[in-house]
Amino acid sequence: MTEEQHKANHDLAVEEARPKLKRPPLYQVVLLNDDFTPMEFVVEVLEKVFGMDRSRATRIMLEVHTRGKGVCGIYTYEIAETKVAQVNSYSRQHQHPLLCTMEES
Ligand code: TYC
Repeated sequence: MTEEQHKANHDLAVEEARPKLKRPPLYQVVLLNDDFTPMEFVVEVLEKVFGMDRSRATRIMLEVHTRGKGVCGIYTYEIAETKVAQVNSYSRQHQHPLLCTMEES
C-alpha cells in the first residue's frame, strides 16, 4: 500500500462483517415397512437406536406398518447417517430385511 492509499483509508467507513451462523440442514430418518420383519423387532430397534419408550416405539412401528413409512427422528447429517447405519446393520445381523433411509427435511 502506498503512503497516499494508507492515508486515504482513514476516511473509509470500515464495517465489521456480521458473523454468518447458518443453521445446518436437517435430515429425517425414515423407516420403511416390509412384510417380514417382526413387529417386536422393529419396536426394539426404535427403543435402542432412537431412545424411544415402549409406547412411542409401538406407535411409530404401527404407523410405518399401516402407512408404509414413518419418521423416527430429525438430525444433522452425520447423526442421521449414523442412525441409518445402526438400524440397517443391526437388522442385517438378525437376518431381517428392515430398511432405514434419510431425506433432507
Ligand atoms: N409389516 C411388518 C409385519 O407385519 C411389521 C413392520 C413394521 C415391518 C414396521 C417393518 O418398518 C417396519 N410383521
